[in-house]
Amino acid sequence: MAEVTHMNGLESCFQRGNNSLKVPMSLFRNNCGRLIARVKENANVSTAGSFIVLQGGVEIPFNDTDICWPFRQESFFQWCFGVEEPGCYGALDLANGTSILFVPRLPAEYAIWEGKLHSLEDFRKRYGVDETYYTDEIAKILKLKQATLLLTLSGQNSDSGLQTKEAVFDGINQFKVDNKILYSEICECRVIKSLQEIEVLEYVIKISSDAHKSVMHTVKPGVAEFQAEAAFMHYVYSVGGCRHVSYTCICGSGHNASILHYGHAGAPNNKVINDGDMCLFDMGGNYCGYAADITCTFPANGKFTEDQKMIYNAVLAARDAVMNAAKPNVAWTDMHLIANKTMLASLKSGGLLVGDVDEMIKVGLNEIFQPHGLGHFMGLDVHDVGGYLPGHPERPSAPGLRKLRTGRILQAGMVLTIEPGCYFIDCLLDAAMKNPDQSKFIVADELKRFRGWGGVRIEDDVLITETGVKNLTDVPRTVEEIEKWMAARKN
Ligand SMILES: [Mn+2]
Repeated sequence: MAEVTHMNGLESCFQRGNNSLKVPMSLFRNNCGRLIARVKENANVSTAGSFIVLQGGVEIPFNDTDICWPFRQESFFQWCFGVEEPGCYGALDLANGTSILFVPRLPAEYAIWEGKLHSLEDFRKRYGVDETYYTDEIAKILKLKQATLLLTLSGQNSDSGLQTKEAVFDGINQFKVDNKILYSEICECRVIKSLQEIEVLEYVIKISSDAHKSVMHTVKPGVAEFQAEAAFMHYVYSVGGCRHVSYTCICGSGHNASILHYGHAGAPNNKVINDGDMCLFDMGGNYCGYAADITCTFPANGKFTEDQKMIYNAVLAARDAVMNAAKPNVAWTDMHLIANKTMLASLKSGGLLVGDVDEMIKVGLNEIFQPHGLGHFMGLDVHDVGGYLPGHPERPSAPGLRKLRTGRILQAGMVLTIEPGCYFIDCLLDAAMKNPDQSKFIVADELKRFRGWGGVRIEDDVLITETGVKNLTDVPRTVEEIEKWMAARKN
């Protein structure tokens, strides 16, 4: 459907190479349309003279140098405008839906270092907006349009605790500004994905799935974890056009698989993978801003031991239970508990635990083995916004549930991860063994064998449909599928 207009080498859709997905700019226009309709419906403001004003991301210098961090657009701005450049602003006229993009007025020298200066008309065509001006004209243009009320974005991200950067520009004090209305309305819009957004998510999740499968074929004992990271990043970029990954790659092997966010600067995927290790690889590409977030866990040598099979199948059973139960009007908190109960029951069958599973949950044993939530919203941000908005369930306080990034009731059009896990984390196990309420459920002699063993996470990206769940992830998942895929390695 995407009509591609070439304007001085600029296109009206986002694409990388000839084989990656074309993302038409109408995706962003439609997002703006949804936002305007929602604000008009819910906010008690006169539409005449009211404008939504967003500030795009800015370039961040690397310390005191003249090098910048690789630029990634701010997500709310990306959602509305799909603009690749830093330093822009955007405005939406509530009265008539007009979209206005403000771009920086660049010095002539830009042409020497960064290339041809594009005209306002180039930008207008490229991003499919109605009007374009320079950022030093924002106040003037809004005055000409008789703007009286500006709705700006101010809110706290429920995952990071950080604040959005509210739009400011020279002359903003000439207008009445409301920063209360917009945040929850735009977050709510981002929670429900449009068909066009789903198409992009399907694409980036498919490329990331293929990249995981490719990585599984490069791994064997003797390969370093960072080589798996490198193989993934190469695949998603060279095949899929994903310049960025959505978060730092987590490539834990052996004991490192129990470190939930392994791969950070202090533990940079630098261990050599050993025979007998399980690999837990959590990686996702990013395309046109949209994220994937997939975890595959598999034995480095391609063949599960009995212990590896037992733990893996406990997590897989939890994942399958959620896949079968998740659908509209179901509470995400209930899905978390289904996953925990299924996994604890499997560990009990495997001889690691004894006693009643409901009693184990009451004393918080679920959080010992899975100290994170079942999953989270996904979209432009890997932990997408909207988890805890006014009018929806607040963060629960019970063990396990309190880790959830959302407690919401599921609705069609949501995209979430389903990522149950089972880990052997020394500090948590030490605490549990000292707590008689918890230790009575643990078979200490059996547990010893799993100290330092690592962990398993199985993470799929799913769309909630009218009737259930559509799994957008496509990787080997059962023990048999994984062993078969690993056996097809060429090396
Ligand atoms: Mn995740």
